[in-house]
Amino acid sequence: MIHHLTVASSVLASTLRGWRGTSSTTRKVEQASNDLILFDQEGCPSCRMVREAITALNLDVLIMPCPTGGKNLALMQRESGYKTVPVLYDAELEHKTHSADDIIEYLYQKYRGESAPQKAMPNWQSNVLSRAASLSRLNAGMSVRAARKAEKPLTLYSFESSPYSRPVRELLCELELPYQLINLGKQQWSDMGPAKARFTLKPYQPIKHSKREAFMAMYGDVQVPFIVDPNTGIQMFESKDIILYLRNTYALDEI
Ligand SMILES: N[C@@H](CCC(=O)N[C@@H](CS)C(=O)NCC(=O)O)C(=O)O
Repeated sequence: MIHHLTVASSVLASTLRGWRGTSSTTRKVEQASNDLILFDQEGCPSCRMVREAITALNLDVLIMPCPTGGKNLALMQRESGYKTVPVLYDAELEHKTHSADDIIEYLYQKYRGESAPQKAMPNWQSNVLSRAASLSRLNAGMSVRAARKAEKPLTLYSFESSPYSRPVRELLCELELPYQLINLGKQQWSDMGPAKARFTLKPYQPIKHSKREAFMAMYGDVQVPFIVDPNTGIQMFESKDIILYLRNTYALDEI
């Protein structure tokens, strides 16, 4: 029951954002592996707009969660000189960028060779609606919780607007667990809808040579969230199970 309410409020959050962060480009993206590190807070309105652009551009990033009161935020502030998230570090070019506007423009210039479209750029309306989206989730994914450290980053397959993936990302942020975020945004009509009830009658086939196709070849279907934890060897579908797993494995404030 509680999980249903969580997902319902996550649907509301995505609706307030007009379902931005659902589709990924089908254009070929040349991305060096492990080039992008995003210092991020899941519930932060500006970070959300950066993650929406990351889904649209079909990029993957290492997320360094920076919840308020946590060690990562203090480290980021010390190392970068910036006080607030989002901060993007491009390890390939050893370049750091701060603030949603500059990061989004940087990503479009680097991976598209063009300026970011107006609709991807923050403005007062998108700031208000992104703030409302955070409120609809009662500001989850903003404050640190006591947690065990993970030796290696986890991997999460997701896309920004996915109502089932958001609560997982919020928990990863609160527990300050770094993770490689692999975006599996929608690229065609038959990607739409939940995995078990797609908007197509034909057998599901992802776009050829896409990350979705690679995922399907490995795991038999495409459904997010999907988590891989190299620290324990688990691989898991189902948001409810993933949340339970993360709490049991890493949270120190669970009864
Ligand atoms: N019961 C699953 C539902 C997951 C689900 O349906 N996720 C959607 C995205 S929110 C999905 O994977 N849709 C199919 C797709 O994107 O190809 C859970 O709680 O994790």
